[in-house]
Amino acid sequence: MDISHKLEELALSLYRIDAVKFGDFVTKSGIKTPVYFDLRVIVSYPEVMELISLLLYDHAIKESKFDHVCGVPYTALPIATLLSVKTKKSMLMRRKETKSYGTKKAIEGHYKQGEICLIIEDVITSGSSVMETVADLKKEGLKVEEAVIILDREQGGRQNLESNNVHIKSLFTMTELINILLKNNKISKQTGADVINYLKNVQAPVPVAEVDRTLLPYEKRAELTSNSIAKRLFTIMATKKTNLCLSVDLTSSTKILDLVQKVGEHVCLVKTHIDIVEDYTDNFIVQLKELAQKFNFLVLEDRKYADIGHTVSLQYSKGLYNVADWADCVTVHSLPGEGILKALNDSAHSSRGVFLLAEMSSEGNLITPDYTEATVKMAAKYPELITGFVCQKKSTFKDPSLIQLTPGVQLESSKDELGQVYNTPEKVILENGADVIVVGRGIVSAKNPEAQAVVYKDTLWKCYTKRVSGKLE
Ligand code: 5IU
Repeated sequence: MDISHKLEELALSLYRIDAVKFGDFVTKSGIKTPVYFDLRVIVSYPEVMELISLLLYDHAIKESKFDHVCGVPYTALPIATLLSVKTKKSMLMRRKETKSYGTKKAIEGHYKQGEICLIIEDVITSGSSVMETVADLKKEGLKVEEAVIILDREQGGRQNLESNNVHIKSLFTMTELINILLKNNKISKQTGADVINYLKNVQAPVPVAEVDRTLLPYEKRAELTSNSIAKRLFTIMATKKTNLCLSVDLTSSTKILDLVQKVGEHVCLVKTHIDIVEDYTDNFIVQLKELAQKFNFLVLEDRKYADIGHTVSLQYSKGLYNVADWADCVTVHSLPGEGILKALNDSAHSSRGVFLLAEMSSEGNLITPDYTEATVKMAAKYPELITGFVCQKKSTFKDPSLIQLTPGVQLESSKDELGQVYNTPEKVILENGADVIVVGRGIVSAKNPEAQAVVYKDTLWKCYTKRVSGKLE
């Protein structure tokens, strides 16, 4: 089949049946547009439906590997049906209205976890409808890597989807469609120029809120963040393939350095409590930072600042420890109010970060859901300062550019005698959304801490790769 000839035939048919119209229109979101697409009319033209499915097959999906097709409701459903029949692959259907039906399944059809589903859509503008369908399929444990589209309006949808790991193949971009219509004298040069101009100026907003942060790989999230430490930490995790943070709660500087020397290559972050070190010297910090450089990890001082802004700025950058000088990031309570973040924002230089405490792992702690919510809101005002949250639950925050640091982790769930509660790697990563996992005594008190660090690193990384592959139980 001569594809360019057939594409031209399709463009002209779409124009003829009024699936594409030119004039002054207003989109669903209230934006003025000189071009309008309504592919719902294709159901009245079987020859156009046939041509679309032939072209999608030949141009886009012949080479693709997939187990199911799923059309984005509703316009793409008949096309998905035709492709299912042509490729002899089963179809899945997504219900849009599950919320109001409560118990009904979001995805209809038979499937197994880990199978690949190809998405079919008519038009993408922001890509948000495709993302909604992708999110529902991934929740069911299906893999979604590719969407085939009839028309890409070139208003940001492709970039949004690609940044969510959904690769796009389209029959036409808007520019290509316009050029065909111009060539065949269907529209005037002026109309063509108006549309191209409009495309340049009107880009769809990025639908950030619809992304499930825990399904995005660290390297993608590195691209989204405004905090330089979060960017470095995401990148270190992706390159070293470890999301393990070692909490070195030891009181002797030599013991700390010995341990870090042994496990440095297996961790992305080392967490200190500098005020428990009994033989602190500036040289200890020099050596710790040398190890950080050598093994490519960052240093978090778990200081949990909790005073008024003025005092915290002094605690942070003055005194014996001069934390601002060496710690890449620090932990901070939201309890005193926004002043604490203002203070740190003013005294921290640009390559520093803050983990804000939104929840704690200890039994009977006094943090309430309202406190957690207010903490997350407070952080949103300081995107350049905030690296992420110390928290325990996936639902605590949505923003994929921030990091969830979760302490209270050991290989078996248990408790210590002072109220610490331990969850397993599976639980904190797959269920609770942890990105960086803090392990202290699980490694520090082991007979062979180095070997134990490797066990933790491998277990934690396996859970993470399972999570981003979408194969959840
Ligand atoms: N830590 C917690 N829970 C929390 C917060 C911090 O355990 O909610 I906020 C710190 C305390 C300790 C480390 O330094 O994380 C956990 O050490 P163990 O894995 O040894 O319990």
